[in-house]
Amino acid sequence: MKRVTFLSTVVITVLSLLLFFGCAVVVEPQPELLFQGTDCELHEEGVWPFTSGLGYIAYGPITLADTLSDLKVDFNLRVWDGDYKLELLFMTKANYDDFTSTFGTYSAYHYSLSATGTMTWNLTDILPGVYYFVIDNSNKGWEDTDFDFLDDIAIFDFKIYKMP
Ligand SMILES: [Ca+2]
Ligand SMILES: [Ca+2]
Repeated sequence: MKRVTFLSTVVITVLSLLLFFGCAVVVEPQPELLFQGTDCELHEEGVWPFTSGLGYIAYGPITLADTLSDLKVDFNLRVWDGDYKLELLFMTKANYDDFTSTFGTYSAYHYSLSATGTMTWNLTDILPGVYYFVIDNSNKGWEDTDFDFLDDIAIFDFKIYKMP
């Protein structure tokens, strides 16, 4: 009789432990890192001697397949001397194609930065599709440069996450 009680106790203890650890080890879904950049340097558009390029950097394509997606952009603008605004843009491929063309019109989620520091940009309920993330130091977008013949350089780090 004692032996049966002992075995029952062992079985119950083992089952309890399995249940406890089985429930305790719940893996929380983590944000998915889509793109990141460190020590990125972006020159102002078209400042003499015209070595500065287009004035924007694009990251993509970013394909979102869910019905609705949430993204998070952690951005650290470390150096910024411009007295105008650097822009973050997020747009569909069709809008990006128009953005990069000479006379295209486009729409985009956009965020303007006027000072150094860290910020978080949350993009919520994004429809499925193919997208591009753009950092803009040009006369495109919603903010113009300052046309003062000085190259206002942006130096920054960033990470783009797809949220669970
Ligand atoms: Ca701009
Ligand atoms: Ca300038």
